Amino acid sequence: MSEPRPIVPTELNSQLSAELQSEVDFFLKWGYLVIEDALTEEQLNILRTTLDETYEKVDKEKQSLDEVRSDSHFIGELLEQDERFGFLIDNPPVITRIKAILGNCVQLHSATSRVTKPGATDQNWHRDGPWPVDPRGTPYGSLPGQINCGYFLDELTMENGPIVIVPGSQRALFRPPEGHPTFPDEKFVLAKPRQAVFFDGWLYHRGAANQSQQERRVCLMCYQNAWMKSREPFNGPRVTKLREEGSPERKLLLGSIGSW
Ligand SMILES: O=C(O)CCC(=O)C(=O)O
Repeated sequence: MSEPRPIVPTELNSQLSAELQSEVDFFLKWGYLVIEDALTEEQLNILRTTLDETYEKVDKEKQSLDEVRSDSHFIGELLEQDERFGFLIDNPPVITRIKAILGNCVQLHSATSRVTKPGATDQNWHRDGPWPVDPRGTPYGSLPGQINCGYFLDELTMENGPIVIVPGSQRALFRPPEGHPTFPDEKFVLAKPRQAVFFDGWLYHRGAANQSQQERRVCLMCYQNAWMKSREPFNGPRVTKLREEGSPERKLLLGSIGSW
């Protein structure tokens, strides 16, 4: 007989307020959503300082290993880097909406960050989700759900490189084109530092070139249905401690259920 699993929510879909329901409807139609007041001013400052310190540390390590440093620095397993990133796991304005869209049984797929240097060129169009999704789901009905949540720590402008999306493309049956050609209905999202931007794992998107003189920093917390496989192992010492000491919801988010 299988063990009882008290951390698995007994209710998959909570009752939503009319306001939350309209945000869910917007996301389902267009594949993105901008969340206001996702961070307080204090949390924003903490993230900026922590990310800067983390990059300095990682950069020194790369230098000492003689590794090539690119114009866009990516760090995976962000939660292992510094405990000050920990609050992002279940940040209330974000997790409330993630659960409203994906249901209550959710876990992290990855926690990463990217610092795009001045002079960095355009990213190519891509989807984060690795496999094709039919908008009608499978004959049985299930549709995998993955939502990336970007906390852009610097105001996005046309100079430093907005995130560019094609609203509604999350349900296109074909892959994005090579490179970064223009789409007639593409949208440049000029996110502000205390906002968060959700984008569907199957939405066509790309980071635009950074033509400014400053770095452009983002933390990306990616959530998905808890039955999907995560990209990151979430098994380092910091995350293990966070999981052991965390609430049932945190345990689930950090992959406490190794197999179903
Ligand atoms: O930085 C951005 O705006 C998008 C990041 C992204 O799509 C990626 O890192 O794959």
